Amino acid sequence: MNQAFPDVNTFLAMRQSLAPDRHRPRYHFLPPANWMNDPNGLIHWRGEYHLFYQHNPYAARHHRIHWGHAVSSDLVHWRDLPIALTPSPDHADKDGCWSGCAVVHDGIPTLFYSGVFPQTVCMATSTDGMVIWQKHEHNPVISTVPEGIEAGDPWEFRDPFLWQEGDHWYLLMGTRLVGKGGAILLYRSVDLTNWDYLHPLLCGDAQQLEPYWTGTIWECPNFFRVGDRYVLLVSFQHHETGTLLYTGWFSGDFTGEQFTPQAQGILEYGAHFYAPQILRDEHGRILMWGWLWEARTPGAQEAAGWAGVMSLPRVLDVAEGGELVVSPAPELKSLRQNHWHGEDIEVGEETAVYPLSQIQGDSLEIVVEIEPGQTAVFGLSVRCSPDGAEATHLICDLAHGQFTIDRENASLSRDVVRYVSPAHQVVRAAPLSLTSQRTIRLHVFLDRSVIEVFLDGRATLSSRIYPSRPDSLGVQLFCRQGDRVVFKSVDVWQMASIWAV
Ligand code: DQQ
Repeated sequence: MNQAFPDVNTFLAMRQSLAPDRHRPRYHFLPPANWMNDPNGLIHWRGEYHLFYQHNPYAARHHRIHWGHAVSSDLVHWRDLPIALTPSPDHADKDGCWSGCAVVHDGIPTLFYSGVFPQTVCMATSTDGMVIWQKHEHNPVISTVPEGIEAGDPWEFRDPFLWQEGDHWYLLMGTRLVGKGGAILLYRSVDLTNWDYLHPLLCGDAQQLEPYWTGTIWECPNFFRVGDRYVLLVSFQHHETGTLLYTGWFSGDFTGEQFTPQAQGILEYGAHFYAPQILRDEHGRILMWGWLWEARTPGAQEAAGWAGVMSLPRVLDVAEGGELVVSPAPELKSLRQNHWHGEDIEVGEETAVYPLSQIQGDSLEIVVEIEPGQTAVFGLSVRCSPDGAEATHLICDLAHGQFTIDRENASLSRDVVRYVSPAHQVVRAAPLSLTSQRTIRLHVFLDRSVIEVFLDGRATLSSRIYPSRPDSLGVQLFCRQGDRVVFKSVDVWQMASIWAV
């Protein structure tokens, strides 16, 4: 079938035609149309943030993946650039240009990505300021798994991540060790084209369920230094079912090319966030984006004409004990409009539900500080319809020490996938015990079908909801068990759109 190749001149028209869709986010990045998954090639270069992404420009399903490309100077508003990588017939990437990263070597911007099939490492460079990319004439630069690594048949070997240290470049690959678990492999080079395999940086154990299961393939590694600690991010997949699980972090020491983790945890508890990638910006901050996948049937995604949203940019830091600290990028504050503030709102006893009647909206930022007292279950509901038929509840449950997003009644639509895999059930609830102080702080970003929650800076949860009713716009505070709870402060802003359509 001959299809017109999308170019920058058609991107605006594509965005315009999808803009009336009530589920389409307004201040999260997503492509002009069709499919997106992992963020790729994140880099801050010459004052601009470049965001590449796994993209099928022809349909809202994962197929023959290209690299889409957008650029931003303020981290908030994005401009579409031409598609950066397209699979080429007779090339190592003929079946798709899967995930990878961007670096600048001797002044030359260079993309590393996964050619499929078989899975290999390919390279592309740009000499025009990161718009047009030339594939390396000797692709693939790594054509097979290292000797002695049994990565399956066909092998699972993808998602190159690079960083520079002294005179050396290092490269990480995600893989699978048959019968053992996922693993991240470490390579070294001086020139980016000749790579020596060193050893596994870290291996998982698929038999081990504590503190959480790490699946049977490890994907999308990221490795970075904060102070004197190194942090590894890994996304875990269950190979046998193809289930994408969640992303874990490990922090510790990297000496003599050996990584020794000293702390570990789950990066995101929401069950809709995967394959994040980081960049270190020109101010020295570590910023991260992840892919927020859909929770609608494949048919509903294709009918909508778009699928996949990028998370908001998040700032990563490491606390004294080695734990990862995550917060929303402060630049997002520039989108705030129409502020509403309330304080010392008591909920409970006679009023178990307290509607914030002044507030209606599906594009909101909400910050609440709660003093729980003896109360066991309390929280915030968003996207509530006036008759209560639809609502999404953000629940703090002190008795169980958990925070969850309950989207059971978020939508009356049959197109919504409510099923959550058993593996996800385990991590869907963020531990409230992570918070040491008595006041609980929930920082919520609601953007139509997207919810992102930052819990006291220590845990994040993202979810997808698709309320069917146009009047599901209400916000309520609630207290379900115990006597009463005091919402010390409630701040709500309407959020502006980042698109000019
Ligand atoms: N998505 C990419 C792979 C990666 C996976 C393919 C993670 O490179 O391992 O689109 O979502």
